[in-house]
Amino acid sequence: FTRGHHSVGIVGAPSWKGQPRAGVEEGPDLIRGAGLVEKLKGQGCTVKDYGNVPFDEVASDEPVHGVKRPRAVGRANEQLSNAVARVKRDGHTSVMLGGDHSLAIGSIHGHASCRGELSVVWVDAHADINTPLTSPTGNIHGQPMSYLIHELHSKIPTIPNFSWLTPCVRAKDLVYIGLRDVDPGEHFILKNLNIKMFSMTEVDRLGIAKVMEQTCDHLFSRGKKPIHLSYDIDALDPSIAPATGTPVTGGLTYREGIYITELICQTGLLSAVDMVEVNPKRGGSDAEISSTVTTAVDLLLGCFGRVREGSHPPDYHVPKP
Ligand code: Z70
Ligand code: MN
Ligand code: MN
Repeated sequence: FTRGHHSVGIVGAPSWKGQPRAGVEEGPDLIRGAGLVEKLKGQGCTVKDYGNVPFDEVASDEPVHGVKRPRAVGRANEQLSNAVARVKRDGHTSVMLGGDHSLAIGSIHGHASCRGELSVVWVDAHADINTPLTSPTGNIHGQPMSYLIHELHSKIPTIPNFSWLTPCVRAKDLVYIGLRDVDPGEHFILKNLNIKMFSMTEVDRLGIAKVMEQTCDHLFSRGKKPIHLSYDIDALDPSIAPATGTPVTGGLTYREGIYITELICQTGLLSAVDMVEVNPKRGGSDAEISSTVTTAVDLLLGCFGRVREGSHPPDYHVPKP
């Protein structure tokens, strides 16, 4: 009501193959099951649920250049790119529910294919910018940004089922928030390409309000582009979001996490969101799973106009006795 009307298109991406732990493919239905659609409608949004992308099976998928399950992940992201492009063509803000974070490849590519140059805000404990050749694990969820950045194109070897993909994000249009587990190759790339990052040290030093102010200053300094918010639930502290593949201690508080979404919403430029890495099989109890899923839903509500001060419809009046 108070923050204007949002038209939201939801795409489920139930795939785990960018990392080794089963369960993250249950994320989309779990987040829906926590009432995402109803709650978005309840705050005045129009919502269309496009369902889950029916990912193709890939028969044999041996590692290439150390990259694990490249054919399945490549094909899944091609399908997801097409699904997100359809949501954008239909005029909605896209919400991609993962699945693991390798799915940001298709989500961002599909978004860019319709809207052109984007700003990307990557909220994560990890930078996910290893190239296949710097990756210590071979897991593609630690690599998506390297495939998407123009400036890294010459460093990416040929990987099967990724030939459809062309880079679509400039290094200067990317901002990281929440980093606290960055590999050496990733740190070299971040420094070398002068990528804007607010690690947890900067969140501590500046506070989240200044971090968001400086994030907006950085992204808007060369004109306003549609924003793609890629939110890894492991950005939050494991005390609030424990049900995820690689929890890292010392993360964002619930309030810092929500504040990020409120500020991104206020820019009026939010055009697509990813909510990834919710894994119920990594929760130690029902309470841990539900805390993680509820937080994911609350972050998405913050993206679409929920404000903590409360709100009321424009025609509201106090009943007379
Ligand atoms: C490591 C890698 C990662 C999420 C782990 C970890 C990456 N940098 N991302 N969990 N969500 O494998 O490249
Ligand atoms: Mn991630
Ligand atoms: Mn992460």
